[in-house]
Amino acid sequence: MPYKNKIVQPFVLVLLAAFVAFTFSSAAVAAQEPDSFSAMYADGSLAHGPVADKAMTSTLAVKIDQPTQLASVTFFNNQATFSAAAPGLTLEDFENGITLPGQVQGCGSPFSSDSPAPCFPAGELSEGFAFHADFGNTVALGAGIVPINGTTWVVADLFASGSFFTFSDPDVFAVGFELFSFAGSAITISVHGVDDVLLGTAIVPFGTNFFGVQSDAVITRVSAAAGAVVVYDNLQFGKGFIDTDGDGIEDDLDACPNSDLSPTIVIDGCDSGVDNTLGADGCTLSDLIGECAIGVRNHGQYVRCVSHLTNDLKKSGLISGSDKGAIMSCAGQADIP
Ligand SMILES: [Ca+2]
Ligand SMILES: [Ca+2]
Ligand SMILES: [Ca+2]
Repeated sequence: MPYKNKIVQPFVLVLLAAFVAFTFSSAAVAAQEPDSFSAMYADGSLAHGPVADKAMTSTLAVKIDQPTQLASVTFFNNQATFSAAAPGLTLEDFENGITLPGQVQGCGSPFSSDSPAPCFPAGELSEGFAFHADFGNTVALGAGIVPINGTTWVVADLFASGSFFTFSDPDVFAVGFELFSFAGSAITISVHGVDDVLLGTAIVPFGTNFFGVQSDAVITRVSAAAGAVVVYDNLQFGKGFIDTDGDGIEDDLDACPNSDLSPTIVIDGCDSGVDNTLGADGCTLSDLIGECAIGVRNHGQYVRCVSHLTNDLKKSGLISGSDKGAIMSCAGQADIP
C-alpha cells in the first residue's frame, strides 16, 4: 500500500522531529533538520531554510505556463497592479486568532469560517474560503516567524506537504496573497476552476512575495505544489470587477448591465414558464423582450416586436415553438405600452 505509506511516514517524521526538539539542545536540533513547523525551536527560528532578509523585488517576472488553457488567466506579482485590475476583494489577514507572536499553532486541515477551531474564534474568518494541507495539519505562524510584514501567517505544517485554498462561492474570479518560501526554491502554483479543470500554472521565482491571478472563468482552487514550503498571508478573493446586476459579467463587458435575472420570462406579471436564459453578451431573454416595450406607440406594435424577436430566438434554437407560444400569450395579455 504505497499510498498509505506516503501518508503515514510524515506523521512519524513529525513525531520524531518533535521528540528530538523536546529532548535535545538547540544545537542538536539544528543537526536533525525538523520536518515541520511544529518542530521549530521555541523562539520560532527554523533549523533550516533561508530566513535572512532577501531582496524582495516586485519586478520579478512570473513565468506563465498554461498547457491546457481553457480560460484567459492573468498572473500578477505586484499587489498594487493586482488591486487595480481586481478591485473590491474580500481580505483575510489571519489576525485575531489565538496564535501569539513567535508561536506555532496547529489549525487542523482544512480550516474555514465553518470550522475555524482551534486557531480562530467563531466569526473571525472571512466566509467563502478554506485552507488545506495536502496531508497533515495546517498551522498558524505567530508574528515574527516569517521575516516580512510582522503578523500571523498560515502554512501546511509538514515541509513535505503542498497546500491549497478552495473557494465555495461561484463568483470568485480573482485570488491574491502574500507568500514566502522557506525552501529557497521556485514555487509552482496552479489555478483550477469548476470540476477542478486546470486553468493555468505559474512558476513563481523564489523571492517573489506576492501572487495574484485573475481569470475569466470561476476559480475554485489555488494550490502550491509540495517542496517550496509556502506560507501565506493577506488572502484576497472575489469577483474583482464591478457587476451591477450580479450576472457574473462585468459592467464594461455587459451589453445589459441591469439585467432582469428572474428564472423564467415574466411579462407584466404573466409567468410564461420559459427559462430566462442569459446570453454571453450579458443580456437575458427577458432583457431582449423588455426592449420591445421601449418607444412603441401602441400594443399592436409591441406584440409584433415580440413576435419577430421570438421567431429569431426559435430559429437560433434558444426557445422551442411552445416556448414562443407561451411568451406570445403573455405579451398579448400585457398592458404594454
Ligand atoms: Ca497576517
Ligand atoms: Ca453584469
Ligand atoms: Ca447583464
